[in-house]
Amino acid sequence: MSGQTIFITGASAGFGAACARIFAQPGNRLILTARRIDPLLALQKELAGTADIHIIPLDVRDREAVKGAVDSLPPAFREIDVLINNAGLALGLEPAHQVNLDDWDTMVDTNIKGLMYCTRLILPGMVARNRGHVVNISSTASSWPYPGGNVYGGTKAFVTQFSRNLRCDLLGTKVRVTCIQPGMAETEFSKVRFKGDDAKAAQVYEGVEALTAADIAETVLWAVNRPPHVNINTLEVMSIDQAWAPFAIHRE
Ligand code: NDP
Ligand code: 8X3
Repeated sequence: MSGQTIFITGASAGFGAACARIFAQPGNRLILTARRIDPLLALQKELAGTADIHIIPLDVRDREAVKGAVDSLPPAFREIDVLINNAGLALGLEPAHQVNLDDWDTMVDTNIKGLMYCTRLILPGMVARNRGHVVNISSTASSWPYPGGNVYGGTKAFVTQFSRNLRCDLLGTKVRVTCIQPGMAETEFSKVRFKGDDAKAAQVYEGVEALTAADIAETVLWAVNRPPHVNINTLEVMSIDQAWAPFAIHRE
């Protein structure tokens, strides 16, 4: 694929940065967004000469900032073909009755509301041009509960169902919607979840060949590269080292 304009949220690390690298092909135009500008600048430098790159420091929780970013895109970047709604995070792993309520707010504001803002503001152009693809990064946590997953899993269940509902609204257009549900992948995700505790984050991946960010970027690229009449609805992707567990039973 080339000649496409791709808008990526959360491009400063993990899946988003890997998507930037894999979509950085001659003729493509990449809009890379995240809160941290330094990693975006480094990525822009790394990818210079491969694709046209526009970076925007953006907090997806800020509705006006998302609107401003979309409204002020340079002319060459305005016709977005692919929106990769990737920005997101988990905070904490405490049980619901002990959790920090601010962490729940942050996850809802980022994973749900940020994704809503980007979608609502970018979708009208896609519908008007009758072409486009929204790729939403959900999680296995959207379908499979685990202790401490509480609101994080809830936000990802929103992403999965919102993706399906978008398909219903877009039926009759050529705009596609794909929901990717990755399992455990080694990125900055656990470092963020455990608030900078590197040792705790490393334990998550100990002795496991986890998914990599590149694995997920390849999956996104594959879904986007299907022929225009093929819509990949939902894809759940896990490491070979991950599977389900039996029901937990509490016994007296
Ligand atoms: P990383 O922590 O490596 O990357 C997360 C990205 O999201 C960063 O670029 C971060 O950028 C960005 N981000 C976070 N908050 C905001 C915000 N308010 N505004 C804009 N950007 C934001 O994690 P992953 O790459 O692993 O996570 C990417 C997505 O994949 C998330 O939605 C996550 O929930 C999901 N996921 C991750 C899995 C995993 O095991 N790693 C598995 C399943 C799903 P910055 O801090 O610069 O703003
Ligand atoms: C990230 C995967 O299992 O930590 O969405 O929720 S998990």
